[in-house]
Amino acid sequence: MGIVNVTPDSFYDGGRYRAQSTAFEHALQLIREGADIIDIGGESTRPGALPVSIQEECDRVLPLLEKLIQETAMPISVDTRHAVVMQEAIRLGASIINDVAALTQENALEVVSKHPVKVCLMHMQGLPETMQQKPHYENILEEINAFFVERLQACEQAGLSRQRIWLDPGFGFGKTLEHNLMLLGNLSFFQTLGCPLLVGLSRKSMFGALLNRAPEQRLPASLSAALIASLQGVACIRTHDVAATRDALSVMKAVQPHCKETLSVRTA
Ligand code: 7PJ
Repeated sequence: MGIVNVTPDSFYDGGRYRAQSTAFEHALQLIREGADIIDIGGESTRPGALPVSIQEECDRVLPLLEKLIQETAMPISVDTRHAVVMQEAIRLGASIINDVAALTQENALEVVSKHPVKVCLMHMQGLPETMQQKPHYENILEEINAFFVERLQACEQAGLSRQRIWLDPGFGFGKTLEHNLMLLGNLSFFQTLGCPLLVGLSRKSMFGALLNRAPEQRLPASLSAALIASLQGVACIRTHDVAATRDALSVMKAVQPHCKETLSVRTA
């Protein structure tokens, strides 16, 4: 899943693809690099980011979405927490809603359940404004698992079947470095829920904290993490760097059939 942020303030590509034409060209580039899905975001959810108005978010996301639907055959995902944006995105042809708030915001569940789209439910502790102030868990794996179970129940009650749901533990969303490492090392823990897993690790600040590197220098770390996730059976990698991630995963996949044990995919 290739990321296209149409925001002035995302931590890595903020401002770069703000003009619609530049964002469109970038999406085409990611498609050429081998993306299976393009994920468009119009609201930065980086720690401390301030919310934008719904209108502003629509103005950023929808024209690009419309153009991509018209001119490519790529499945398009929209990264949003807001029901109005979801509704409009679905109307224009988005096939995936990627919600960092896991359909907890007003009307979000109702909108998504009514249409035959897929949805990614991500775990976040707190809200973007404050989530990195003091993340705390007694048992992070159990707590995130319980959150997934609760959200899956809410979805199923609203008529949104499990077959349409992907789950994401939400790296960096209300998590310390240690929490993120614990998650990365134990992703197969979440495989028992029967939904495909998606992870977003691309150039995240956990690698800054671990290696003291700026976002521009975090590609090798991100690729290592993508491989670690993939080896645990994660179905979808959300990334800024599609070509490099494809290469890394292709090496893994080429080796796997020849491999007696260490590189076999482990699921819980
Ligand atoms: C994620 C996301 C993630 C999902 C962002 C960033 C911050 N959606 N949207 N998972 N992160 N599903 O790209 O670093 O980890 S925005």
